[in-house]
Amino acid sequence: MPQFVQEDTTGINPPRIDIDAVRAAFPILDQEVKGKPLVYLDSAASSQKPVSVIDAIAEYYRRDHANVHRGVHTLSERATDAYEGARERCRAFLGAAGTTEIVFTRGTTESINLVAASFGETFVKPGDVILVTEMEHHSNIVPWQMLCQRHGATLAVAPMTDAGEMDLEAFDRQLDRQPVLVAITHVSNALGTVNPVAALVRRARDAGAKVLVDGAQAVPHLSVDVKALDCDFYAFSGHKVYAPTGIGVLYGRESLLEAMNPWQGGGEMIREVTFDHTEYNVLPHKFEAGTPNVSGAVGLKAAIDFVDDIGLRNIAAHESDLLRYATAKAAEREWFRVVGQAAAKAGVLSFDIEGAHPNDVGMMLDAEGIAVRAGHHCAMPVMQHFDLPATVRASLGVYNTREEIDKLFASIDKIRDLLV
Ligand code: 7TS
Repeated sequence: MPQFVQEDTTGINPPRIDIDAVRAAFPILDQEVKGKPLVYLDSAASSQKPVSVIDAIAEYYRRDHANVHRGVHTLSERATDAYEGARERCRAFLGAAGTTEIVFTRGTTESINLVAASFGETFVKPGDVILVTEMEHHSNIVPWQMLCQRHGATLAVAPMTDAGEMDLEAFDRQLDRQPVLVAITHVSNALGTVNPVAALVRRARDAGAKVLVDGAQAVPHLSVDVKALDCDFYAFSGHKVYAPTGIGVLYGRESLLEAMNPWQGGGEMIREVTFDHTEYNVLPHKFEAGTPNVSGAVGLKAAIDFVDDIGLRNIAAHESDLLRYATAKAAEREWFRVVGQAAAKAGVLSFDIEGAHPNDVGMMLDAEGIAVRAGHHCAMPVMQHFDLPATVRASLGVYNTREEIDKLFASIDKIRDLLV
């Protein structure tokens, strides 16, 4: 059994993660901020990195670095093997059929922009409808808006309920408009809602739409199988799942990627170039113009290994326990409003404190060594739904503890006394 998990010797209880071992793997956590031990509750913005990821990147640069797919020399071969090995790791992680379906990008934002540009250019005509939901991050709204402007298409929005869940009947009514593409988040970054994505994909595909799933907030907390979900595209960012910044993945159904024009031109994405004509490279290289982020891919592979060592099921159980614990503490305070009351949630406690501005709360928590995010979380339509300018958001990673939740609430009680 891996070092991060403790089996129950009686065999009655599920395995538990060894939180001390997990925390010891994250050097950044062992520091004081403003004279207090750091409590990091901002993993939805970006997670911290285990030493195995940091070491894998350093080792790659110490030993193996060269450009990929080009050189005949040994280092280039090693770098190419490392890069393509990472692609295979991502394929297995998402349950994709082949590595032809795994395109490396800078992250979720770039993955979605790639689809908006390439799928958009190839398939979206004037008068077409693209459907998003009310709970999307700006990066799953704005690229579609820009595409609609370019192509004379219409952006439609499927609303959510006041609990922060998808309104399925309203979703079906929007599908009656026969959108060419439906873009939905798997997990909401502002509310924590886990959407019933398989069911939404089925409905959308039955209505004739292609479906993109934004998995940025899902991949760190849930195991994902793109074949089971049956989506056409799935996007995620490495940096939210313990990997470095600047690397992410777009899964795309092979037949669709084949049919789509490339979005950026340059090296890597071609097979032959003359001044009259360019023949494009095979998948997935057709969508990866220029020298890629090889060290990022190496780090992503190490991060997926780390997550698999612990097991997403064990990570989810640990984080659900923390979220339940925090939600119960919130319920004891009548001035504490949890924003987002979905039945299924992952990783996020978004809240508003009566009489206190979220930004003030965030800054005062920082003075206690507690890192949270305060703001609109790049999901302004979610804030508009709840008629709030902002919320405070505490978000969880595998390294968080109940003691940290206790510290969060002790500090919030203090801040409330000072401000109100
Ligand atoms: N989609 C969702 C659901 C997200 O939460 C984010 C980032 C993105 C897309 C964009 O990801 P990127 O890696 O390309 O930037 N969300 C957040 C957040 O909640 N706080 O900071 C970034």
